Amino acid sequence: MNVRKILPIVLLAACLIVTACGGGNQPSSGGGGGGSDSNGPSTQSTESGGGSSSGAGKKIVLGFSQVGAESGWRTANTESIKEAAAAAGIELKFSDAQQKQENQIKAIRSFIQQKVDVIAFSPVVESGWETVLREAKEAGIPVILTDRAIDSDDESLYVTFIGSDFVEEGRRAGRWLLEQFKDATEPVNIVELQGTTGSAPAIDRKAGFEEVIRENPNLRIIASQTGDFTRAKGKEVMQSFLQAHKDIDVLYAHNDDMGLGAIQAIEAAGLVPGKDIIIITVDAIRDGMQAAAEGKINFIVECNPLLGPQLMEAVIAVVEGREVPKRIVTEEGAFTSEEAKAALPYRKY
Ligand code: GYE
Repeated sequence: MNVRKILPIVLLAACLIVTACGGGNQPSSGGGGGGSDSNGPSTQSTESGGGSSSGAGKKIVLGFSQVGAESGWRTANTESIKEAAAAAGIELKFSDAQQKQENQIKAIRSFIQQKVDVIAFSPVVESGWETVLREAKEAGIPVILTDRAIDSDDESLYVTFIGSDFVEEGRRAGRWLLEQFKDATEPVNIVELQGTTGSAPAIDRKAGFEEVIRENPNLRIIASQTGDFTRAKGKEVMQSFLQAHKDIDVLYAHNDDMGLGAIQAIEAAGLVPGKDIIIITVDAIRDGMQAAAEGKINFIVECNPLLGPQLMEAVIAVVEGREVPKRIVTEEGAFTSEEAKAALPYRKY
């Protein structure tokens, strides 16, 4: 179908819902930094004066295994964790897994050997964690999941999971699209750039989106492939989508970075992002919000990376033997182009 025909409707709807939703952020850290370039897990230790103790005046030691440095979201998340640990006086042993599960398993084993007080990690994929988490349990070291979940039924393997509701994020993306095309009488061709295969956000953002768009049989996903949450892959996969399909109406990208890469491919193909192809992404990092403010992304679902303060609170509570809820959900909203323009000057990441 011709997207130009529905554009006025899209713009009008965007203007009408300017005040309907907004971000629920905890401003505490900026972007930038992060990453390392070796292949194995690289571990750094940071200490700061004063702060929280694990008894007898000893500082709390937290081993944290990060996914990698694949996206702007991840960079902001890493900064938030490092800053919050320093502010809470927690000694942080930080390890970057370069998007590889085997590196995370190695890092967790090394934290067990070092007898850290608490282990936290953001699991790159959902499955395959039972063995190593049982080792941590046997060693008496509590584990906190942050950002991404695991798919084990054994809830005794971790104390709590702090992070977003990714299914709801997918639904938010779907609901917006459903509304835009509610009067469509012809098929609407959607292409999807999925996050890392097997990761919780890729699985859940897909499921939530599909659950909602199912309501309108005109909305159909004609191609769906992983772009591994990176700009480079997002661009590459979008190029192949554009070659294979001449009538793409909508792009749904599971994060801003893949969406930004795809925008480059769309422009290189002589098309106008946000007009010829309607674009929806997830994260709402600064670069994504900038593209939304310029009208290149039509709708961004927010996913808050600033999990550091909540994580450090949970670490201290666990060490002090206080009760911690099994699930801590981060609050977040969504932005149309107009809302992104208004919110941009106040974004912290
Ligand atoms: O959306 C993406 C990052 O797990 C929520 O990982 C996180 C996702 C985020 O690479 O940009």
